Formats: sequence, C-alpha cells, structure tokens
Amino acid sequence: MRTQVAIIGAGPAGLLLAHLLHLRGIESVVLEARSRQYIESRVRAGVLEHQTVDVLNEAGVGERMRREGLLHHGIFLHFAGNSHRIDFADLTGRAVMIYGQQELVRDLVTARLATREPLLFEIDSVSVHDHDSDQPTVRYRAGGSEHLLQCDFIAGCDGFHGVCRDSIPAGALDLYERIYPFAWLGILAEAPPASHELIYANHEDGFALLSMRSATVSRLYLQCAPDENLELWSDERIWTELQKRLGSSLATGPVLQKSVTPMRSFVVEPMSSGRLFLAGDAAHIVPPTGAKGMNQAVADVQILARALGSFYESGRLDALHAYSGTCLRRVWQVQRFSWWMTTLLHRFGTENRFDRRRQLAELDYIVASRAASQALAENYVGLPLEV
Ligand code: FAS
Ligand code: PHB
Repeated sequence: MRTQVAIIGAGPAGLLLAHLLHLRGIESVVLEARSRQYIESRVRAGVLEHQTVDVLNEAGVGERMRREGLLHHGIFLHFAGNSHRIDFADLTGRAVMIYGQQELVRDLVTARLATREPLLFEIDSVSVHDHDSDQPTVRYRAGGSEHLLQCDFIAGCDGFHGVCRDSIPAGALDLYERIYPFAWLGILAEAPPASHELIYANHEDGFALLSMRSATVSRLYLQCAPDENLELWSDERIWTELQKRLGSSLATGPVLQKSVTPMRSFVVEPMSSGRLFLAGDAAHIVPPTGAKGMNQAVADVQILARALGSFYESGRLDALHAYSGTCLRRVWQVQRFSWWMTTLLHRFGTENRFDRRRQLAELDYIVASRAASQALAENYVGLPLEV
C-alpha cells in the first residue's frame, strides 16, 4: 500500500492530523493498535483550550462539542477553607470548553470514516523504517499477515508508550524528565457536579479536583501515592476524602470508573528525525494539573498539518524543518505552567512548615493580585499556537 502520510496512533493527535490533512487534499493512512470501542471509551482529558475549540469548529468537527460541551468562564481555587474564583472572561476575554476526550475521539472517528480514507484498528507489530530517506516505510501486522506501507512522511502520534519515539536512535534525542512523588486517583461518577465550574483544591492532606462531563456525570481526582492500592479505596472512603479536601458537600452517586494516573513531566528534543515527526504524548507528557496534554497535542498537529501542506503545495521543506523548534517553544511554556500548577496545589511530603506557609502565601497572592491571577488565566485558557 502507498500513501502520502502514514499516521501511527488514533488518539486526538493522530485523528485530528488525518482530518486536517484530508481538508488539504493530502492522503493518509491511520494505524491504531486498539479497537474502536476501546479508544472511544478511554476516559482522559476533559478541558479544551479556546484555540482547540476554534480548530475543531473550523475543521467542521465541532457540532456535537457545541451542543453537548460546557463552556466555562472561570475556575475556583480552594485552600485554607475558602474558595476563590479566577474569572477568565474578565481577565482574558476567553473561556474553556468541558468536553470529554473520548467524545472528541468519537467525533473524529466518525469524521474519518465519512471520508472513506483508511483507519485500521487492532493492528500490531508496527515498525517504522528508512525515515532518514525520502521514502520511509511502515511495517505492521493485520488480520494475521504482514503488510508494508510506503509513504513520504510518518507522523508518530502513538502516545508515550508507542514505538515511534523509540525508533529514533537514542543518541539523536535529548530527554528531559521529572517524576512526581504522587499520583491522581480519578473517578467518574453518576452524580450531579457540586459546582458549575472546576474546583482545584490545595488541602493539608493533598490535592483534589472537582471536574465534570455533564450535568449528571462528575469527574473527580484525589492526590494519592504513586503505588496506591485501589482496593483500599471504597466508594464511601473516596467521597469522604473528596468532601473534606474540596470543603463542599458533594452529591454522591455510583462510581462508574476509577483509576490511578502517575504524574510526570517529559519532553524529547528534537520532535522530528528525518521524515518522522512526533506529535502529542509521543513527544511530551505533562502532569494533568494544568489540563494541557491533549491541547498541546492539538497544537502540534496544527503546526504539522500546515508544514506538510506547505510541502505538498510548494515542495518546500523549510516549514517541516522548523516544525520541532516551533512546537518546542510552546511545549516548554506548557511544561512550565503544568509544573507550576502541580507544585502550587500538591503536597510533596518533603516540605517543612516554612514551605507549607510559603505555598499558601503564593495562593493568597494569586487570588489577591490581578496580575498574578491574569497570568494563571492566560495560560489556562490557552497560549497562542506560536509563542
Ligand atoms: P494518546 O495516548 O491519546 O493516543 C495514542 C494512540 O496511539 C492510542 O490510541 C494508542 O492505542 C495508539 N498506539 C500506541 N502504540 C501504538 C502502536 N505501536 N501502533 C499503533 N497504535 C499505537 N490533557 C488535557 O489537555 N486536558 C485534560 O484535562 C487532561 N486530563 C487527563 C487526565 C488523565 C487521567 C490523563 C491520563 C491524561 C489527561 N490529559 C489531559 C492528557 C491526555 O489527554 C493526553 O495528552 C492525550 O491523550 C494525548 O493525545 P495523543 O498524543 O493523541 O496520545
Ligand atoms: C478532567 O476533567 O478530566 C480534568 C480537568 C482538569 C484537569 C485535569 C483533568 O486539570
């Protein structure tokens, strides 16, 4: 089989890239290891930056998001027993959209199937070859037999645990990483959200987050140990701990899903090698405290689609050569903000009494200073595509 762009991975990055290329008349093949049912039910992100909302609307895949998503004009910071609202509309004139990642993936799969361009599920043994030549290839197994895909370019959108990043010789990459000494215990619950906007809480006993998916489904997170044993967390214990840390009486309900998410910051440089381009979690991971992971994946593929468009229109490679540098400027801003939100709102267990009071003083400063809350707001609603 032959195509112009081979896309490995059908997460938000791979599927949106496929659609943006389709709109530019550029062919692609999307190869996904898991089933359609699995990727459309994987609970992850929930917050879309304003510019993610714009690109989905411009690409014609935003109709259900506009109908079912929740537009939020602020968040609450809760600490020392009080809640303080950060007013995005007043501070930035912008808003964010609450819309589940699996809903977005479902919309993008529907859009892809409507184009009748290839989206192959449940393929395995993907390997990428000759990406330092102008005729890279991808080998994979599907339906029990070997297949070869010839292409001009490969987009590695296969997430943190994919194969594309590892197919670049280690010597050619710089890795930057920070692992955090805690994780998030996340639940999805059939319970009406206790607040109309997200609540980020810094509590003596650790971080907590109240988020949502709809007027009847809440998404909540608790700071826990990286190796937390979920069996020790009954639904009742989870709700009790959430009530305490969020300081609000929560309407409880059946817990539909619970999981533990490790916390790390990770960046690989450069984000390309020859004709292999990494995008999204394949190149960078942020702790979810700043709600940035999926949004940066969307920003990467917008820049990659433009660069590939410039190549197929003019044969020029300069935008593709600039891809990694352009993305990494925004990636490091997003890394800084996500690290800052994480250190601001979590207990590290190594801090002494001075550190604790300094953390609370920083929160006091943010909610008292227009300049400080504006800095938080402009990063949260989303920085420009190119910074
Ligand atoms: P993904 O990991 O989503 O997709 C990669 C795809 O590649 C997967 O479908 C995988 O099956 C496939 N794949 C892997 N290896 C393969 C192989 N060898 N062959 C073929 N296919 C392969 N981000 C936000 O912006 N806002 C949030 O609120 C937020 N909350 C989060 C909460 C949690 C609990 C977690 C875990 C993450 C959260 N994130 C959030 C970050 C998250 O959304 C990621 O950034 C996002 O999924 C990245 O998208 P992709 O880069 O497309 O990678
Ligand atoms: C979510 O709704 O899942 C969510 C919201 C905000 C975050 C992380 C996750 O910072």
